[in-house]
Amino acid sequence: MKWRDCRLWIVGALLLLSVHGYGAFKLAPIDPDLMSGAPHLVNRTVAFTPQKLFETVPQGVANLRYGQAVFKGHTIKFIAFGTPNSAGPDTLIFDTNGDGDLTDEKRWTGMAGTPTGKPIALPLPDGSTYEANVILSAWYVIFRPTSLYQGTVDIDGQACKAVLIDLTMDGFTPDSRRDLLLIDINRNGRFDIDISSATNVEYQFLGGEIYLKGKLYTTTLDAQKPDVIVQRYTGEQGSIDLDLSRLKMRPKDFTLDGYLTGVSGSTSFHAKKDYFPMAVKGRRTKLGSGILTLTDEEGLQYILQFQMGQSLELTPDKPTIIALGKLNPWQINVYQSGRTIRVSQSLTGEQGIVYQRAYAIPKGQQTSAYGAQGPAVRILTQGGKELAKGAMEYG
Ligand SMILES: [Ca+2]
Ligand SMILES: [Ca+2]
Ligand SMILES: [Ca+2]
Repeated sequence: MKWRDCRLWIVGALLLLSVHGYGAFKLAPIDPDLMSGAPHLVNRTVAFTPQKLFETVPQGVANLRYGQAVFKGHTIKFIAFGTPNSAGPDTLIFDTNGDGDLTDEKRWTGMAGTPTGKPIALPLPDGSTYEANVILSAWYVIFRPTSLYQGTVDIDGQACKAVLIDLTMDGFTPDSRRDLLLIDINRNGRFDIDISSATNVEYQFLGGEIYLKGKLYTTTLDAQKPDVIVQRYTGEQGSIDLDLSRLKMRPKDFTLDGYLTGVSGSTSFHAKKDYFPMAVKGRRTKLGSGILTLTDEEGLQYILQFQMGQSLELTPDKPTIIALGKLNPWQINVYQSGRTIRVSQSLTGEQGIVYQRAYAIPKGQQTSAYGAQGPAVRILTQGGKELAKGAMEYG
């Protein structure tokens, strides 16, 4: 090896080391801009337990409740209570040192009736503190931590902001698939999780797969640091592609959103035209909640919502084609009540596809699955006489 190559190699190795070190997640105050699209995801709800968790409780209390939760790996029991005059529990006492005695603990008073929560700072056995805003009701307590594990993950050389949420309140373990991972994949400075939008792919359960530009990635947790590594999925996989030649319109552009169900549960995706053929894990898959958004030459948008009733076989060497618009001969059921005529909504097509809705988005309106304008309907006699007409309403 020439010295120049060697130098390049050393620089490369140093860069790799520094990128890896940069990735570790640190507990930091919640960035409100970053969480603005998903503020409720940090909420951790603890229901009260029917078991009596303490032998002795303060005298003269009313609306007594017992609870137990894990704070940064420490299981802590607590009580909530009010006075005989209060509407429900309004005070909390946590047995932070775990000795079963509540007289040596701080009383957190005035906790009820605050929709945004009242701050608490619990001293933990390891000397650290758990800080959260607390919302207290008669049935449960919501803990809203003020800090989260934040860091960056590297996806194909792009550093994306990410957050780990210990949803199960028991710390992070490598096999936990119930804690959340949020990644700002589109790097717009916030997590986009709105189900009705086309970008609901920025949160996943840890250890799950994520889609990026039609490729499949895995997320691996290093629980010690903690850190998350995102890598291309290299296991058994096939791909799917769309055949839109049966549709009446020739789309200039399209996106497909939905869920793919396979060997490891459901994975949501948002795929643009150039992401196809799109990788899919395993040998079989099923597409759920498909929303195909088509854009024509004039920029008008059309939505086709569908489900796949049967699963698709995947092969590693060539894409499995989903042919949309191949309808089976169909039977419609018409019901009349007063001036409203009901028509059965679902049309089935080849590959077990159930077509649920098809509609155009009026010019100037935002893409939305709600408030859709239904197609025009005319009901004719066998002789061609018009019996009724109107616009179809969904629901
Ligand atoms: Ca105690
Ligand atoms: Ca956990
Ligand atoms: Ca984002």
